[in-house]
Amino acid sequence: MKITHAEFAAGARDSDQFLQEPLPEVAFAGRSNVGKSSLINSLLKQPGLARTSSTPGRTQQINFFRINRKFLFVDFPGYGYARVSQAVKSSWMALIRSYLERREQLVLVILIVDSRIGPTPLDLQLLEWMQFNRLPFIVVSTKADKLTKGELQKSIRHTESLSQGARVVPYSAVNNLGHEPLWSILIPLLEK
Ligand SMILES: Nc1nc2c(ncn2[C@@H]2O[C@H](COP(=O)(O)OP(=O)(O)OP(=O)(O)O)[C@@H](O)[C@H]2O)c(=O)[nH]1
Ligand SMILES: [Mg+2]
Repeated sequence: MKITHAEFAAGARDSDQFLQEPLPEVAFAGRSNVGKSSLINSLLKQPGLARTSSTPGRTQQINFFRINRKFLFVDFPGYGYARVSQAVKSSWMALIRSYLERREQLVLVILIVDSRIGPTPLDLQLLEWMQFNRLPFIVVSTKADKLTKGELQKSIRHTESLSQGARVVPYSAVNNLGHEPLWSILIPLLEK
């Protein structure tokens, strides 16, 4: 897809700050530091759009990005970061859940896992919860550039076996592996 326009549209720390625009949305969820914001930038080829960091806990609110004035990418704060207080952790989870529970314009949740690790217990909880609530989701296994071909194949099979039947797409924001396959999943959903 040709990206002609990409902009930060809103940040929400509370559900009443969620953007209210009748555009289809794709949400990016996953563990802290797994590469959610990097995946957004890589898909859009806009390196500085979503802020990224080598220290976990960079994204601390739900950020909405408006693309081509036609759809939105939604960047979640990461979960599972040990050095965030329990109170903050549960407020982020509550925020994410309140978004996922009633978001009619949501066309897909992309759950991002680290190919070197695979789904963690918190990822599995979210996967099960999404399956139970019949949300549309896929898994992106990122940082694939850190593995050999053989290791990556093994890791994808492992992730598939744990992903509630969801499609698993290997990805790297460093060498753009997975860019085309992922867009070919997104385009029909966004152009509906
Ligand atoms: N090698 C490699 N590094 C990556 C890749 N994607 C992200 N990273 C690195 O992983 C770190 C975290 O990336 P972010 O995109 O900030 O991660 P995040 O999931 O948005 O993190 P939070 O907002 O803190 O939850 C950064 O140092 C990125 O450069 C990838 O595909 N390959
Ligand atoms: Mg982030």
